[in-house]
Amino acid sequence: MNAKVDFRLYLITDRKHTAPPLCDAVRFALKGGVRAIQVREKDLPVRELLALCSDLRALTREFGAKLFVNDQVDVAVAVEADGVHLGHESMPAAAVRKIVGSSMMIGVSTHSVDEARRAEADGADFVTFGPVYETPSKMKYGAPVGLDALKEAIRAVNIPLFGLGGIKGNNIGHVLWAGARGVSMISAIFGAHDIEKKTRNIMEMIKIVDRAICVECGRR
Ligand code: TZP
Repeated sequence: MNAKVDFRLYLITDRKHTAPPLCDAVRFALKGGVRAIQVREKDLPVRELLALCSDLRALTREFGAKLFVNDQVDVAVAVEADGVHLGHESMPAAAVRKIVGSSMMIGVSTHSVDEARRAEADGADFVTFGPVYETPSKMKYGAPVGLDALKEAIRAVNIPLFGLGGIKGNNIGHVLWAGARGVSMISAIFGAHDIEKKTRNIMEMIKIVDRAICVECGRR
């Protein structure tokens, strides 16, 4: 087990999805208990991204939370992020590992069992997998892969896997019962009217599902 991946909820930013300014929205989520944030603001010019990540670095430190920067390894290094998160258009994880060494975590977005296996072989610390369910912007992320593919990917890799895409309160249980280390979300939290309350609610739900899984495993 990778001890560095000590979070269960991996919250991804999308400043176009939040009613309050992004830093305020992230503060609400941190207050609600999330302990890992990925900054995914792909269309921001690099200086603006650097400034945003630097603010979010200070904020996440205040709460003892981890910060990941999507794609931009240089920005991640510059703000002393805990990790970098790579997509299919990013540098491959093996190349990024040569830059960041073992000091930084590497997360990789995957959409198929083969991609998850490749990310692990390339030295990723964890993967996100999805979209598991329909997402609000299906055009951007592709068709849902479904729970069976999620289960297959979980069996195929030995690194933590986070279900992503269309995850909400009503399906967290299915994703965790399938064996995912945790869940990753954008809209369920950032689209909520009360971000802090929603985050607290989701964290509580993860605990409840964990307890149920524990009880069930004890019976077997
Ligand atoms: N990759 C696959 S689905 C997705 C990403 C970045 C977005 C998930 O967003 P939401 O709002 O949690 O469904």
